[in-house]
Amino acid sequence: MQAIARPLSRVAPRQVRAAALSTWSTVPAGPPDPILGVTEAFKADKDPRKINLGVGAYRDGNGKPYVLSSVKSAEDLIALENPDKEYLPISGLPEFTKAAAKLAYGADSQPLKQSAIAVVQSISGTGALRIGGAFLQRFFPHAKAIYIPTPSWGNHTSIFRDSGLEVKQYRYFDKKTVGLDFEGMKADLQSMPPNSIVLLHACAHNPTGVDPTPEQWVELSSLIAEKSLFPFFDMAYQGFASGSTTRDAFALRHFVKEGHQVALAQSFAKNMGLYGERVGAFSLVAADEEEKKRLESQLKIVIRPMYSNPPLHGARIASTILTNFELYSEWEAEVKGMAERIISMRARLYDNLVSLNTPGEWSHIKSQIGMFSFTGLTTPQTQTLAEKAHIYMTADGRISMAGLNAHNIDYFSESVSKAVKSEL
Ligand code: PGU
Repeated sequence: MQAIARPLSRVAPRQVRAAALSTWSTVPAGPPDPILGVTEAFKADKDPRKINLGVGAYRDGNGKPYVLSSVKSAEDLIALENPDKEYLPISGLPEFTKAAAKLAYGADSQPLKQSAIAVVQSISGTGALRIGGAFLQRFFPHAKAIYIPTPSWGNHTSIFRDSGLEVKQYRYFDKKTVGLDFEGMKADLQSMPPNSIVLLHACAHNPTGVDPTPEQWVELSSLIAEKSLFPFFDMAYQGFASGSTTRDAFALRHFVKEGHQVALAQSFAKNMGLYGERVGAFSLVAADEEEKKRLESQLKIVIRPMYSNPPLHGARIASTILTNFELYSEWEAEVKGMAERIISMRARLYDNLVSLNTPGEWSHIKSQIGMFSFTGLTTPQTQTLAEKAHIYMTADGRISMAGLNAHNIDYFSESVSKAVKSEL
């Protein structure tokens, strides 16, 4: 044998660092995520009665994750075509981005007809918001502040702060009426410096489930124009609020009709149940086709160093559904079915809480819209519910209505009622 490995002793000894001297010894442990951390706590709980109402992910009537049958059919069609796994363009699958813009803005949208909407595929809604934040930070010529509602989805602040924007807040939810603080919201919009960016939840506001009425949206559109503010819509729940993708797009479409050059973040996580596939889109309304091309070229420059190009499979599923007449109809019915199951759970929860003589007024459970109910439960009550009843929700008392079903709603109602009466 000629080639003998060098004995280990000849290798220069590596310096072993003591733990205290680690390069990372000063990195503090971060807190668990307020929403996704709830799932971790739920998974660690071994009690068979446990319920996870933390994350906004749809569950069927048996509490199981739900793969839409339109999605399964689309996957079958894709498999038949046996497509390749090449990289997508930086801006994503063209059939998908085109169909996503049509779904949001509507087939008869003027800027869409004029080829004046710049649109890129994104890593779901979060990625769309992040691309938007980075683009606005770089190119929005005036303010560097974005205003988000109080409260808002917990990740908004981090996304926009990490995009280099200053994050401020406007009044939105009125704890006293458990409804929209419309006067407070308008007063805050009035006093924003011109050219501030205003983040608006297009429908099914997270976490409150409280949306402006169509009339209020009309007023907001005029005020935002008057004050020269820039509207950025986050549409993560199109179809989930009312069961109709058209009705849920009212605010966005009205603003565009009124001439606002909106930014839009879209997610297909909820309305197609494509959570882990990470399918979304970011778009900007441009003045014309030439401007659209300039915007798209810069969006590509934002995306390229972030993640190069987006994932393929989910975009193929969404575009197959959106461009196939039969699958589209099937999907629309499924979205409606999901929204209706949630609405039926609202009615049942309300009836249960009332018949259990639960102190307080609970009608907001029925009037709130979309995936969540902002119950009004206090943080200590949510902690007691987790510790004593194995029921998990976010600390602000938000529950994902989709986690409730015929099998667990009575146990949930009784536990909530006891928690409110301090009997748990
Ligand atoms: N915008 C809003 C208003 C949302 O509620 C969510 C998801 C997103 C954007 C982003 O969703 P994507 O999955 O990136 O498309 N919010 C859910 C999901 C869990 C989470 O926090 O990411 C929630 O439970 O609030």
